[in-house]
Amino acid sequence: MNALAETLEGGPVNGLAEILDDAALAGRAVPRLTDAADLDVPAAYEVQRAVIERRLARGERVIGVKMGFTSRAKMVQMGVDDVIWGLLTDAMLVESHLDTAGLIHPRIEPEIAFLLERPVRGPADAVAAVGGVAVGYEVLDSRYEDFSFTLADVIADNASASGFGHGPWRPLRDVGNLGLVMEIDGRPVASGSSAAVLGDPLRSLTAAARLAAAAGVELQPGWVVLAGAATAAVPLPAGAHVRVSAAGLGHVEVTTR
Ligand code: OOG
Repeated sequence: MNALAETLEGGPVNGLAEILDDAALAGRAVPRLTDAADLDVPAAYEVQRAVIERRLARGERVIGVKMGFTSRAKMVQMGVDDVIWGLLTDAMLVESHLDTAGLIHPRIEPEIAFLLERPVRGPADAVAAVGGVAVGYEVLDSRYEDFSFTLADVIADNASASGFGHGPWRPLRDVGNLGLVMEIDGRPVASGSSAAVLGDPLRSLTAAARLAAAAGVELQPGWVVLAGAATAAVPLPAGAHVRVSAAGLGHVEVTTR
Protein backbone atom coordinates (compact mmCIF):
# COMPACT_ATOMS: atom_id res chain seq x y z
CA MET A 1 0.00 0.00 0.00
CA ASN A 2 1.30 3.44 -0.73
CA ALA A 3 1.04 6.47 1.51
CA LEU A 4 -2.34 7.51 0.16
CA ALA A 5 -3.96 4.19 0.96
CA GLU A 6 -2.36 4.06 4.40
CA THR A 7 -3.84 7.38 5.36
CA LEU A 8 -7.36 6.26 4.54
CA GLU A 9 -9.56 6.05 7.58
CA GLY A 10 -9.91 2.61 9.17
CA GLY A 11 -6.85 1.12 7.47
CA PRO A 12 -6.18 0.66 3.77
CA VAL A 13 -8.57 -2.23 3.14
CA ASN A 14 -11.54 -0.58 4.82
CA GLY A 15 -10.71 2.77 3.29
CA LEU A 16 -10.61 1.33 -0.22
CA ALA A 17 -13.84 -0.61 0.39
CA GLU A 18 -15.49 2.60 1.55
CA ILE A 19 -14.50 4.37 -1.68
CA LEU A 20 -16.12 1.63 -3.79
CA ASP A 21 -19.20 1.25 -1.60
CA ASP A 22 -19.79 5.00 -1.56
CA ALA A 23 -19.43 5.09 -5.35
CA ALA A 24 -22.10 2.38 -5.68
CA LEU A 25 -24.43 4.13 -3.24
CA ALA A 26 -24.00 7.51 -4.92
CA GLY A 27 -24.07 6.12 -8.47
CA ARG A 28 -20.84 7.98 -9.22
CA ALA A 29 -17.71 6.51 -10.78
CA VAL A 30 -14.31 6.78 -9.11
CA PRO A 31 -10.75 6.53 -10.46
CA ARG A 32 -9.16 3.09 -10.41
CA LEU A 33 -7.81 2.16 -6.99
CA THR A 34 -4.56 0.99 -8.59
CA ASP A 35 -3.91 4.52 -9.87
CA ALA A 36 -3.14 5.48 -6.26
CA ALA A 37 -2.77 2.27 -4.25
CA ASP A 38 -0.44 -0.70 -4.63
CA LEU A 39 -3.09 -3.43 -4.75
CA ASP A 40 -2.31 -7.07 -5.54
CA VAL A 41 -4.86 -9.86 -6.05
CA PRO A 42 -4.96 -11.16 -2.42
CA ALA A 43 -5.35 -7.59 -1.10
CA ALA A 44 -8.05 -6.95 -3.72
CA TYR A 45 -10.07 -9.91 -2.39
CA GLU A 46 -9.73 -8.44 1.11
CA VAL A 47 -11.18 -5.18 -0.19
CA GLN A 48 -13.99 -7.15 -1.89
CA ARG A 49 -14.79 -8.86 1.38
CA ALA A 50 -14.86 -5.51 3.18
CA VAL A 51 -17.24 -4.16 0.50
CA ILE A 52 -19.56 -7.11 1.17
CA GLU A 53 -19.28 -6.59 4.95
CA ARG A 54 -20.58 -3.05 4.45
CA ARG A 55 -23.58 -4.41 2.54
CA LEU A 56 -24.22 -7.01 5.27
CA ALA A 57 -24.09 -4.25 7.88
CA ARG A 58 -26.98 -2.60 5.96
CA GLY A 59 -29.01 -5.80 6.31
CA GLU A 60 -28.23 -7.52 2.99
CA ARG A 61 -27.71 -11.29 2.85
CA VAL A 62 -25.31 -13.26 0.66
CA ILE A 63 -27.35 -15.47 -1.68
CA GLY A 64 -24.77 -16.64 -4.15
CA VAL A 65 -21.59 -16.16 -6.08
CA LYS A 66 -20.72 -14.97 -9.55
CA MET A 67 -17.87 -15.92 -11.79
CA GLY A 68 -16.13 -13.47 -14.09
CA PHE A 69 -13.91 -13.73 -17.16
CA THR A 70 -14.86 -17.36 -17.75
CA SER A 71 -15.28 -16.66 -21.47
CA ARG A 72 -12.81 -15.41 -24.05
CA ALA A 73 -15.37 -12.82 -25.22
CA LYS A 74 -15.31 -11.19 -21.78
CA MET A 75 -11.54 -11.45 -21.36
CA VAL A 76 -11.05 -9.74 -24.71
CA GLN A 77 -13.74 -7.11 -24.04
CA MET A 78 -12.23 -6.10 -20.70
CA GLY A 79 -8.53 -6.83 -21.35
CA VAL A 80 -8.26 -9.14 -18.35
CA ASP A 81 -7.23 -12.79 -18.47
CA ASP A 82 -7.89 -14.57 -15.20
CA VAL A 83 -11.04 -16.12 -13.76
CA ILE A 84 -12.38 -14.16 -10.77
CA TRP A 85 -15.33 -14.43 -8.43
CA GLY A 86 -17.58 -12.16 -6.42
CA LEU A 87 -20.54 -12.43 -4.07
CA LEU A 88 -24.24 -11.85 -4.81
CA THR A 89 -26.59 -10.42 -2.18
CA ASP A 90 -30.37 -10.45 -1.98
CA ALA A 91 -30.44 -6.73 -2.80
CA MET A 92 -28.94 -7.55 -6.22
CA LEU A 93 -31.70 -9.98 -7.21
CA VAL A 94 -33.90 -8.35 -9.85
CA GLU A 95 -37.48 -9.59 -10.20
CA SER A 96 -38.87 -8.15 -13.43
CA HIS A 97 -38.08 -4.43 -13.23
CA LEU A 98 -34.81 -2.63 -12.71
CA ASP A 99 -34.45 1.06 -11.97
CA THR A 100 -31.25 2.18 -13.68
CA ALA A 101 -31.43 5.74 -12.31
CA GLY A 102 -29.08 5.04 -9.40
CA LEU A 103 -26.57 3.13 -11.54
CA ILE A 104 -23.42 4.52 -13.16
CA HIS A 105 -23.14 2.89 -16.60
CA PRO A 106 -24.92 -0.48 -16.42
CA ARG A 107 -24.26 -3.30 -18.86
CA ILE A 108 -26.06 -6.62 -19.19
CA GLU A 109 -24.86 -10.05 -20.26
CA PRO A 110 -26.45 -13.48 -20.70
CA GLU A 111 -25.55 -16.23 -18.23
CA ILE A 112 -26.24 -19.78 -17.14
CA ALA A 113 -27.23 -19.96 -13.45
CA PHE A 114 -27.10 -22.90 -11.07
CA LEU A 115 -29.15 -23.33 -7.90
CA LEU A 116 -27.48 -25.26 -5.08
CA GLU A 117 -29.52 -27.60 -2.92
CA ARG A 118 -26.65 -28.83 -0.76
CA PRO A 119 -23.62 -27.21 0.85
CA VAL A 120 -20.45 -27.24 -1.23
CA ARG A 121 -17.20 -27.56 0.71
CA GLY A 122 -14.99 -28.07 -2.33
CA PRO A 123 -14.95 -28.73 -6.07
CA ALA A 124 -15.71 -32.45 -5.63
CA ASP A 125 -19.12 -31.58 -4.11
CA ALA A 126 -20.14 -29.03 -6.70
CA VAL A 127 -22.01 -30.87 -9.46
CA ALA A 128 -23.88 -33.19 -7.09
CA ALA A 129 -25.08 -30.17 -5.11
CA VAL A 130 -26.92 -28.62 -8.08
CA GLY A 131 -30.70 -28.60 -7.67
CA GLY A 132 -31.52 -26.64 -10.79
CA VAL A 133 -30.23 -24.77 -13.80
CA ALA A 134 -31.69 -21.69 -15.47
CA VAL A 135 -31.01 -19.08 -18.08
CA GLY A 136 -30.05 -15.83 -16.41
CA TYR A 137 -28.46 -12.45 -16.86
CA GLU A 138 -26.13 -10.28 -14.93
CA VAL A 139 -26.16 -6.49 -14.71
CA LEU A 140 -22.65 -5.12 -14.31
CA ASP A 141 -21.95 -1.59 -13.13
CA SER A 142 -18.25 -1.04 -12.64
CA ARG A 143 -17.67 1.58 -10.02
CA TYR A 144 -14.67 2.77 -12.05
CA GLU A 145 -14.62 5.61 -14.55
CA ASP A 146 -15.05 4.43 -18.15
CA PHE A 147 -15.52 0.80 -16.99
CA SER A 148 -11.73 0.64 -17.02
CA PHE A 149 -9.80 -1.46 -14.52
CA THR A 150 -6.95 -3.86 -13.84
CA LEU A 151 -7.56 -7.37 -12.52
CA ALA A 152 -7.00 -6.21 -8.92
CA ASP A 153 -9.36 -3.24 -9.38
CA VAL A 154 -12.23 -5.37 -10.65
CA ILE A 155 -11.75 -7.98 -7.92
CA ALA A 156 -11.91 -5.25 -5.25
CA ASP A 157 -15.09 -3.96 -6.93
CA ASN A 158 -16.82 -7.33 -6.37
CA ALA A 159 -16.34 -8.21 -10.05
CA SER A 160 -18.58 -5.26 -11.11
CA ALA A 161 -21.64 -7.10 -9.68
CA SER A 162 -24.76 -4.95 -9.54
CA GLY A 163 -27.83 -7.07 -10.31
CA PHE A 164 -28.93 -10.42 -11.65
CA GLY A 165 -32.02 -12.36 -12.60
CA HIS A 166 -32.88 -15.86 -13.73
CA GLY A 167 -35.62 -17.79 -15.46
CA PRO A 168 -37.45 -20.86 -14.12
CA TRP A 169 -35.24 -23.49 -12.50
CA ARG A 170 -35.07 -26.71 -14.49
CA PRO A 171 -33.56 -30.05 -13.44
CA LEU A 172 -29.85 -30.21 -14.22
CA ARG A 173 -29.17 -31.37 -17.74
CA ASP A 174 -26.26 -31.13 -20.15
CA VAL A 175 -25.69 -27.38 -20.53
CA GLY A 176 -22.35 -27.70 -22.32
CA ASN A 177 -23.51 -26.31 -25.66
CA LEU A 178 -26.74 -24.32 -25.44
CA GLY A 179 -27.55 -21.45 -27.77
CA LEU A 180 -28.04 -18.18 -25.84
CA VAL A 181 -29.70 -15.08 -27.29
CA MET A 182 -30.14 -11.70 -25.64
CA GLU A 183 -32.60 -9.26 -27.20
CA ILE A 184 -33.22 -5.62 -26.32
CA ASP A 185 -36.58 -4.28 -27.53
CA GLY A 186 -36.91 -7.27 -29.85
CA ARG A 187 -33.51 -6.90 -31.51
CA PRO A 188 -30.82 -9.51 -30.89
CA VAL A 189 -27.85 -7.73 -29.27
CA ALA A 190 -25.73 -10.71 -28.24
CA SER A 191 -25.74 -14.40 -29.01
CA GLY A 192 -23.43 -17.30 -28.38
CA SER A 193 -23.08 -20.76 -26.96
CA SER A 194 -22.78 -21.77 -23.32
CA ALA A 195 -19.67 -23.64 -24.48
CA ALA A 196 -17.97 -20.23 -24.45
CA VAL A 197 -17.98 -20.49 -20.65
CA LEU A 198 -14.83 -22.56 -19.95
CA GLY A 199 -16.04 -25.15 -22.48
CA ASP A 200 -19.01 -25.99 -20.20
CA PRO A 201 -20.61 -23.79 -17.49
CA LEU A 202 -20.31 -26.74 -15.08
CA ARG A 203 -16.55 -26.12 -15.14
CA SER A 204 -17.25 -22.60 -13.96
CA LEU A 205 -19.33 -24.00 -11.10
CA THR A 206 -16.42 -26.25 -10.12
CA ALA A 207 -14.06 -23.28 -10.32
CA ALA A 208 -16.42 -21.30 -8.06
CA ALA A 209 -16.29 -24.14 -5.54
CA ARG A 210 -12.48 -24.14 -5.71
CA LEU A 211 -12.17 -20.37 -5.22
CA ALA A 212 -14.73 -20.38 -2.41
CA ALA A 213 -13.00 -23.25 -0.60
CA ALA A 214 -9.65 -21.47 -0.91
CA ALA A 215 -11.25 -18.38 0.65
CA GLY A 216 -12.81 -20.43 3.46
CA VAL A 217 -16.35 -19.86 2.17
CA GLU A 218 -18.83 -22.75 2.11
CA LEU A 219 -21.39 -22.38 -0.67
CA GLN A 220 -24.83 -22.78 0.90
CA PRO A 221 -28.05 -24.56 -0.11
CA GLY A 222 -30.31 -22.02 -1.82
CA TRP A 223 -27.38 -20.05 -3.23
CA VAL A 224 -27.18 -19.18 -6.91
CA VAL A 225 -23.97 -19.55 -8.90
CA LEU A 226 -23.70 -17.37 -12.02
CA ALA A 227 -21.27 -19.11 -14.35
CA GLY A 228 -20.12 -15.97 -16.20
CA ALA A 229 -21.14 -14.40 -19.47
CA ALA A 230 -20.99 -16.31 -22.73
CA THR A 231 -20.79 -13.08 -24.76
CA ALA A 232 -19.51 -9.55 -24.34
CA ALA A 233 -21.71 -7.30 -22.18
CA VAL A 234 -23.88 -4.63 -23.81
CA PRO A 235 -24.97 -1.22 -22.43
CA LEU A 236 -28.29 -1.38 -20.61
CA PRO A 237 -30.40 1.73 -21.26
CA ALA A 238 -33.39 2.95 -19.26
CA GLY A 239 -36.79 2.16 -20.76
CA ALA A 240 -35.61 -1.09 -22.34
CA HIS A 241 -37.12 -4.52 -22.46
CA VAL A 242 -34.51 -7.27 -22.31
CA ARG A 243 -35.16 -10.93 -23.03
CA VAL A 244 -32.53 -13.63 -22.61
CA SER A 245 -33.25 -17.14 -23.81
CA ALA A 246 -31.31 -20.39 -23.82
CA ALA A 247 -32.22 -23.45 -25.85
CA GLY A 248 -34.17 -25.83 -23.59
CA LEU A 249 -34.13 -23.52 -20.56
CA GLY A 250 -36.79 -21.01 -21.58
CA HIS A 251 -36.24 -17.31 -21.03
CA VAL A 252 -36.02 -14.49 -18.52
CA GLU A 253 -37.13 -10.91 -19.07
CA VAL A 254 -36.41 -7.59 -17.42
CA THR A 255 -37.74 -4.11 -18.06
CA THR A 256 -35.68 -1.10 -17.09
CA ARG A 257 -36.82 2.38 -16.17
C1 OOG B 1 -16.28 -7.72 -14.79
C2 OOG B 1 -17.21 -8.87 -14.59
C3 OOG B 1 -17.04 -9.97 -15.62
C4 OOG B 1 -18.18 -12.05 -16.59
O1 OOG B 1 -19.25 -12.65 -16.71
O2 OOG B 1 -17.20 -12.30 -17.26
C5 OOG B 1 -18.15 -10.94 -15.58
C6 OOG B 1 -16.69 -6.78 -15.88
O3 OOG B 1 -16.64 -7.12 -17.06
O4 OOG B 1 -17.03 -5.63 -15.55
O5 OOG B 1 -19.02 -10.89 -14.77
